[in-house]
Amino acid sequence: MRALRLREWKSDPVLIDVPDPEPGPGQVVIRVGGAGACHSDLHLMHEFEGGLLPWGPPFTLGHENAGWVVALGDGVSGLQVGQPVAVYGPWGCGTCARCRLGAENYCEDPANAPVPSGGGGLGLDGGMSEYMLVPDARLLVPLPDGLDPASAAPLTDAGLTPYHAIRRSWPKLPPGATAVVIGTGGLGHLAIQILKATTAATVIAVDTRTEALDLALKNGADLALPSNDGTAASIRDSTGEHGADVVLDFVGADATLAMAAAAARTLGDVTIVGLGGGTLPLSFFSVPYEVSLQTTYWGTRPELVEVLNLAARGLLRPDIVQFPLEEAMDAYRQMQNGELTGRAVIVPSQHR
Ligand code: FEH
Ligand code: ZN
Ligand code: ZN
Repeated sequence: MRALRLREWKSDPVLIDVPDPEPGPGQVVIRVGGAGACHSDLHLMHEFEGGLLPWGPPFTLGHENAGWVVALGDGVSGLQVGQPVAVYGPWGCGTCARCRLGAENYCEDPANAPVPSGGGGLGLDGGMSEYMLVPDARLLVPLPDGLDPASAAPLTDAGLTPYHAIRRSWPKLPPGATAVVIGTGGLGHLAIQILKATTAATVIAVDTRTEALDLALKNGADLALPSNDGTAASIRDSTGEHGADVVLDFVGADATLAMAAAAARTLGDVTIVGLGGGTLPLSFFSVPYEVSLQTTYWGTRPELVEVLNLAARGLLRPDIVQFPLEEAMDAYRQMQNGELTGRAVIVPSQHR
């Protein structure tokens, strides 16, 4: 089969022939119906280097995946050949307390995983190929009726990551509250929909790109503001000078983190999701009183079930652009140049 492989750090991935995977005991092979192209993949190609992580190339890209079961290893029960499934992306050891709760994004014993990795597409082979080996059946979530793999794939990261960040801030988002979404691309446009579907907060979207702001308004944002030196003041102005109860930064650059802190309300949450590499000084006067500042990484498997439920009921609709596997690098080029709105999904197979 053909697979888009990252062969070494700081290199462009290449589409090459590799053997079809075979499932070992407890494992499952899926035919990939959708593999989302994530901004993190650009960091993997251009910025990561040896020694930073316990895993590395070579591996097949694609860490947000969905497809159809094609082969079950010995001992796998509860799944059927042909069944549509989503792949839960962060793969932990499977046995520590966090993993047992389904929070493999925060596995506390990664060295005890069968093979150390961040997951498929992150050290182990991901979904940018016709077939994908899923090393344990626990990592598959059946798709509810009405969801096809190409639309479900982005839900496993671009949907799950903002869902987790928003869910933990639900207590700070009663009616009358304001949430700010900085960066309204692949994750941000779904963050807006999730806020609208699960809270009654007013949603303010912020981005540098006009097309991204248009997408934000199309996805239900109440207000869309261009990102510039005056944005935090505009947010304070539109909240009666209180500031925003929750600010979600999907960019994570110096400028957006400073904006997030300046726009937050006392007792609010500032959550850094984007890998932009910026820093935010924390001192007594650098953020409003009792602001909580946190990073979040991906989400839990039970939360993925909730995200898929929202989507199956039409409350969450990823804005996707599909690319065949041969054109995957065009998707990354468009993403790099800021020419994509919504999420690019590579579609290696159209049918189960
Ligand atoms: C991937 C690799 C490293 C950091 C973060 C990510 C995310 O895209 C996963 O949600
Ligand atoms: Zn990602
Ligand atoms: Zn674990």
